[in-house]
Amino acid sequence: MTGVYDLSGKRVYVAGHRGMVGSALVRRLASEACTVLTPTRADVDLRRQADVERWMAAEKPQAVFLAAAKVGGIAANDRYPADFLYDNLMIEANLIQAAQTVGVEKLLFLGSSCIYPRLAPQPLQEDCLLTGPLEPTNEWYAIAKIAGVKLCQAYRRQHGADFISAMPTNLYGPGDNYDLQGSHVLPALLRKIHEAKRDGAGAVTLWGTGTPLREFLHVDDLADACVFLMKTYSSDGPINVGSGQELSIRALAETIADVLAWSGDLTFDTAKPDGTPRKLLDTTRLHDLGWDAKIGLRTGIAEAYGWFVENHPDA
Ligand code: GFB
Repeated sequence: MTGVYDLSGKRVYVAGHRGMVGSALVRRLASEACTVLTPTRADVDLRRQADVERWMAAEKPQAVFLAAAKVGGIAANDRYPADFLYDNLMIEANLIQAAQTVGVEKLLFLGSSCIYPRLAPQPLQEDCLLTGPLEPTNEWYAIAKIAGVKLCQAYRRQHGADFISAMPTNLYGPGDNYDLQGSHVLPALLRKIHEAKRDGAGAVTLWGTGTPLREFLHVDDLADACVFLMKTYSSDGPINVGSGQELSIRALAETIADVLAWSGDLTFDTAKPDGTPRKLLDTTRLHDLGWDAKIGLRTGIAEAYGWFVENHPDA
């Protein structure tokens, strides 16, 4: 089922506006005729129910993009399972309940492609949710995100709330985390190859075997898809947001090396985990609604690199 939701004149809350996804949403919403609400953590700590209830009752947003989350790469997921589970559960539960209470007209919850079973058939269709065991390196995060999807479905069913969920594939772009212990692979490799070039190093070490396959989507494409879905999608099931740009981790490193004009060797630390072997989203549903990604991987990498250099003068 689809409907049309008009953002014009609406008070639109972007939860998580300082993160990579939230800041892309704020950039994208600048071209909509709406008022964007972006409270800071000092105004409202999303992990605290009383804070969220108070702020939502006072500000009464009409639409909410729920992009606030504790996120990180494979090592951060492994190191902070309690934070990934607790913070994300609290943020989702507090915001979704408060949104229903204050009469939010539409809410879009952002999940993750890691909610799908580790060995589900590829490309991953929305219907494979909860059909098999999760990838152990990120099951804490995945369980929290599955709970968010289920909250949206439950509030639709019980309260008739127009709450929807979008499942993005691996994201990158301006505002990404470049801390090598906590980051995802694309910013990590940008940084490592940048530093190797700067230092004249002949080799860069990747984690794992380099064989896992990943799909990458530029965060500005994601933000555009989210605004599109907010306007046009109104259904119970989650909807995938991907680019179809899939490659191995080794091929990703080679592409980044090429974009940065660095020609050293790649070595592999196989004591580090590979994570899930493949994670490609089936985006037929979104495509059939009329949306496709626009930013090519090489263009996106070059743009992300420009942001990194500008914002990390130390590197
Ligand atoms: O992006 P990433 O950290 O997370 O790692 P996931 C993807 C792949 O890149 C893994 C390899 O096979 C890593 O071993 N890799 C190689 C590296 N070198 C590096 C490096 O220097 N840093 C990092 N980080 N990886 C995440 C989940 O899974 O995907 C999250 O943990 C979330 O919960 C996110 O779902 C989208 O793609 O494996």
